[in-house]
Amino acid sequence: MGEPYYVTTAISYPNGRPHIGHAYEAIAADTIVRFMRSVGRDARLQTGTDEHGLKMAQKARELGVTPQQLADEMAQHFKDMCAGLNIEHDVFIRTSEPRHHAATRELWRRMQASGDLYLDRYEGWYSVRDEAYYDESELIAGEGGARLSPQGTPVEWTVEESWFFRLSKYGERLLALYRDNPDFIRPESRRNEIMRFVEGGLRDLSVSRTSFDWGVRVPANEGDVPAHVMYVWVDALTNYLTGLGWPDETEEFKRFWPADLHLIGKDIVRFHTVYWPAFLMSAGLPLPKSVFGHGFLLNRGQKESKSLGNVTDPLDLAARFGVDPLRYFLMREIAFGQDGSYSTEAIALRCNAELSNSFGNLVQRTLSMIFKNCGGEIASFASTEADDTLLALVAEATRDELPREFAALNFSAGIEAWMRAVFACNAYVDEQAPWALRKTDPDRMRAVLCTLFMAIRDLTIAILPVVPGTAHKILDQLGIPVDQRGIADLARADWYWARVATGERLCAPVGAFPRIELDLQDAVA
Ligand code: ME8
Repeated sequence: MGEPYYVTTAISYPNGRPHIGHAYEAIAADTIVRFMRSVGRDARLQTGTDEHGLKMAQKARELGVTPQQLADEMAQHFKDMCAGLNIEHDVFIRTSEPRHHAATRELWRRMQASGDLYLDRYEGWYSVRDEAYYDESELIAGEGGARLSPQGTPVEWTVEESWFFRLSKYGERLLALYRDNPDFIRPESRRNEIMRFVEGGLRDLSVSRTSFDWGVRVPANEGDVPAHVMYVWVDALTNYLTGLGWPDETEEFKRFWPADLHLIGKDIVRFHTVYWPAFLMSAGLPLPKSVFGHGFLLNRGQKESKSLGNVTDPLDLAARFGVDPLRYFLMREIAFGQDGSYSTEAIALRCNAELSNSFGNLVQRTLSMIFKNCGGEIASFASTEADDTLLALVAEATRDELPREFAALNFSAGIEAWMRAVFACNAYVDEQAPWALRKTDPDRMRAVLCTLFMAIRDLTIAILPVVPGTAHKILDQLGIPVDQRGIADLARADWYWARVATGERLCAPVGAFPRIELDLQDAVA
């Protein structure tokens, strides 16, 4: 078994259906985990829903259902989204599960045992939409002088008896963590933001509420009346441990903790890089290795919102364009870490140019020539010399550049390197004109097709983490065994000889990436 690699997404608030931001994060995480498996790592992906807190309680009240009913209904939509987008997660965690309550209470007990929790009174600003406390100095002015959080959400003045966590105690240790591990917070812009925030001095954090009860109950101590429920972020962050079976010393926990990567959006970096490591330090647990705050996705440059009526269901997009084209577009178009915009035209343009016209076409014309001109028999390649120059170029892109960029989470740069190799292969086809060689020099034709066959196999395996469904279909057509479809397998030649030995023939190829046609409806969508 390869070296372990544990990646998590944020767990989503199921107070509504999943939106494109949720889909983007899940797709990026799935691409990472499939890539890691492809290079031989024992990779594990966890996602789920964050079901407690005031936001959920208020939404349920508004709809006249219980928070649990709301969570049950919406969590299913998140699971359906994952299935529909071909997300290969190992665990889907729901924070209302009893095992999660137990784990969170254990974390609490450990923080209490460290002397980091005390009772006091909270007076300050709270944003229900962000489920976050803000200092007066962080607020911004909205319309009519209304106070807003830095995210632009409404805040309310809150006065409550509350448990506090001694966050102020951890400032120096956190700064040392950031300094000693430059990759702990990525991208760099987020790291700078957080360092400035911590350098400004940390105040103790209110970590319980008494005004509602939809949450994990604080372990009861004598004299604790009324009962407190934990601040939703204490419980939410603990999900990363619960999914490994913690607090039991399970095999999963021993193998996969600390996490290699918490993949989250830029708005929740503070919770993951300040609060979470401080809670873990307090509880005496190892810290995650890195946190990456990706950018926000905009619909034609605008934030999606119900009031603008531009909310898109990611599954509708997948149905319209295909799951793999949607995944490809999101990973290719936007430099990971930055905000990005999408539109039907942009998706069609990108996917038609790169997936249909370049890669799909390369696969289609090569396989049809093998089918028509060689009777589909790849055994006939066995005696011919391949063209090393083109194969070296493809190898460089697929075994070196793309893996290096993906490992650094630079998906678009990795795909760009891959695309250059696809272009080179298409130029090679045009230059060699294998269709014309059929009569003049059949041996040369076979050598050219053999070269292209190998190049396509390498290109398909390299891009598999991004477009897994289609890549597997192409590899089926090439006859590459399922257990040899990783980037780590690219240097192996047994696939080829196994294929030759069976004497099987390739069937007539089926187009991999059909062109996307836009209609009038799309232009106004
Ligand atoms: O924040 N583009 O849940 P959430 C890209 N429950 N990403 C986006 C986005 C957009 N337009 N909008 C949201 C929460 N996201 C908490 C997390 S983790 C212990 C608890 C991202 O449903 C967002 O940044 O509001 C977050 O990473 C994820 O979607 C879930 O957001």
